[in-house]
Amino acid sequence: MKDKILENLIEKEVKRQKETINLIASENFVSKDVLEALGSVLTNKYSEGYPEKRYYAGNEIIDQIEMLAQERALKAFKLKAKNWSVNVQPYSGSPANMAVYYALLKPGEKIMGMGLPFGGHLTHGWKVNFSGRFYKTIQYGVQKNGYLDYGEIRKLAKKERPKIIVAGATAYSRIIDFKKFSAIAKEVNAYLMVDMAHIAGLVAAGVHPSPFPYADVVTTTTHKTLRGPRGAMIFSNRESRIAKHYKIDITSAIDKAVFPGLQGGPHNNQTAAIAQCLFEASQPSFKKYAEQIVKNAKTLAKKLREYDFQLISDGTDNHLILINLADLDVSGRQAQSQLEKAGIVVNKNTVPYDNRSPFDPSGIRLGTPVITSRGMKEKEVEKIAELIYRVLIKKENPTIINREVKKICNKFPI
Ligand code: DSN
Repeated sequence: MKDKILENLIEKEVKRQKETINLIASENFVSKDVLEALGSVLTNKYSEGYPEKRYYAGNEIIDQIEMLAQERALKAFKLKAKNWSVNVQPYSGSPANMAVYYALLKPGEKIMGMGLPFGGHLTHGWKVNFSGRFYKTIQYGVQKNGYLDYGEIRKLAKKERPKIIVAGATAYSRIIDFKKFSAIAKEVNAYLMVDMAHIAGLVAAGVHPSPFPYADVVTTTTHKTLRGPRGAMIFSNRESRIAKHYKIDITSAIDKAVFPGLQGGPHNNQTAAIAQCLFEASQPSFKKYAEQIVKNAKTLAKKLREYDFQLISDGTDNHLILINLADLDVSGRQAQSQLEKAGIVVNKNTVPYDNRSPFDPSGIRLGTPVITSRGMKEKEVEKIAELIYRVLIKKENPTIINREVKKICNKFPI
């Protein structure tokens, strides 16, 4: 029997997604096939363990699905099974990162990651997160110009000698130089862990340099630019020099950390949806999609600059843009709220060296993965920049702008 109340709420959310311009940099709209895999009977099954090593009977098909997801994951990132292994069971990005630390560190050992206020992630060692509570953490930032300073990161690493260096971000709009990170990690005998969650789709499509030639471990969520279900994967480098130094079988340590270390049964419907999204990400059309994400972000940046918005690092190389509103009479929270009234969905975000609090910071973060999934291109992006300008600078009535937003959305159905 259907719960009408719930059905109604889901319908309202469908309507909201259809009628708004979503610029949340970490979100995406999945394909119908991904949704179908997620909504399948695979959710009924318990499968603790790994393919051909399960604790319950009845896993013959689930084994094939999990191995298919693993095979597709390696293929999507052009990896060979003899060099890399992949665990597709983490429930999401935070548990994936937790599993890596659990596998490679003892409590109290040192992680060095990008600070949250500079665009890092909670799980990269921020003080209120488990990563900042159970481990010693050192945080690096960006320069005043918004770019990573590899010289400073190297100095800090040499002084602090972390056991893991995390490269990766949630609000960094420039290419990350994994080669430089790897050289630093080697110099101090640290593992290089790359959290490529935000840029995974761009990496798969070859529009952002790959971390795989340099990293010991790569984690990623599957629901951002990769356009899959909520979920995550951990890739481990069988050739990791540092793992050999510590005499660790990195693959087995990470598998054991995921299960039985931290999780119970994998979400098999999610694993199947990951296999589907990786199948999609290996198609030539996905490369075009990822290229368009970046073109759209660059166009948005260019137009916003023409409207005199100040952008962190003055632009973007990837899918996202950080606007610094510090010189305007609107805070990040107010901007988010005004834009939402107009039907443009963004998130407030701290900017590097922010003087305001994370609850009402000086910035907003914009991303182009969702609008690109809907088929929007440069022309629509230019219009979106104009609408943002009219809401935030010209202070036009957002409910009037909302009519224009709905018109654009109607042309790009989901
Ligand atoms: N919440 C994600 C983001 O918005 O970047 C990170 O986990």
